[in-house]
Amino acid sequence: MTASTLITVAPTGAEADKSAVPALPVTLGELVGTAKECEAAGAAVIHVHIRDSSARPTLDRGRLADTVAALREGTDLIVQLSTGGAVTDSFAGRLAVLDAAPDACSLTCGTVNFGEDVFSNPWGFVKDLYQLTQERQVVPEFELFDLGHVATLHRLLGEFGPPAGGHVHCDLVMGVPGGMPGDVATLAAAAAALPAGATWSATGIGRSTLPVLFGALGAGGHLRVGMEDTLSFARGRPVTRNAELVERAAELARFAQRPPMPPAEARTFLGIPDRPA
Ligand code: KMH
Ligand code: ZN
Repeated sequence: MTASTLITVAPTGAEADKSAVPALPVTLGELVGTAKECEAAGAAVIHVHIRDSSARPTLDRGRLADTVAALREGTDLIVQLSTGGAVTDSFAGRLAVLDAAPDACSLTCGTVNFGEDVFSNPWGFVKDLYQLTQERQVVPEFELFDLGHVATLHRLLGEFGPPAGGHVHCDLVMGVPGGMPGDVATLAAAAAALPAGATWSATGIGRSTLPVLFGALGAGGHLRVGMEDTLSFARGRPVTRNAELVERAAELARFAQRPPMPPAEARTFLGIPDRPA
C-alpha cells in the first residue's frame, strides 16, 4: 500500500450550473484561487474543465492554454485537463485539448449512460486519443466508469503499449447514473481487475462520495474529490468551497495513516516529467 495518498481535486466539471451553484469556480481567477486553496489543503493534482464568459462549458483552445499557464504560474499542482469535456463536445474538439500541452489528461475508456445523456467514447476515439497522448507525452489518467472500461484499458495497453510516463494510473468514477454503483463491493471488484502494477484513485458521485472515499482509503487507493462530483457536504448542507472537500479528504487520509502526497512526490509517482524551465 502506498504510504501517502494522492488527492486530486476536480473543482468545476461540465455539468453544474453557476446560477444554481454560485460557489462553483468558473472564471480563471476563481479557478486559480480555488487551486491555491486546494493545494494548501493537500491536493496534488487538479482535474480541469473550463467555462466560457457565460459560464458554459467550453474547449476553447486559447482559454485552455491560458488556464494551463495560470495554474502553473500560481501553483505546483499537476495540471490534468479533461478530454471528456461535456457530453455535447465533438471528438475533434476533445482531441485538440492536448494542444494546450498539459502535464496530464483524463482518458475515459468507454461509453457510458450519463443520467439522461450518453458520454460517448467509442473504441476508435479512445485509441486515437491514447496514441495522441503517447505522441505528445501527456500522461493519461484512465477514467473508468464501468467494469467494461477496465477490459478496454487492458485492450488499449495490449495493443499500444504503456502510456507516456510508463505508469498506469486509473480513476474509478463511481455512482454516475448509468455507470458502476458507488459501493465498496464494486470498488473492490474494479480495483482487483486492474492491470498488474496499476495504481488507482476513486471518486463517488453525489451520495456515494463518502462510501467510496472510505473504501478507497481502506483498500490502498487514492482520492479524487471536488464540486465536479459532489455538491453536498452533508445532507442539506451545500459545499461552499472546493477546499473543504480537500480538507476533509486530507484529514481522513491522515487519520488512515496515509497523509496527503505533496505535488513533487506525485509527479514522480505518476511519471510526470518536470515542467519545462
Ligand atoms: N463531463 C463528463 C461528460 C472527464 O473529465 O474526462 C465527462 C467527464 C470525464 O467529466
Ligand atoms: Zn471531468
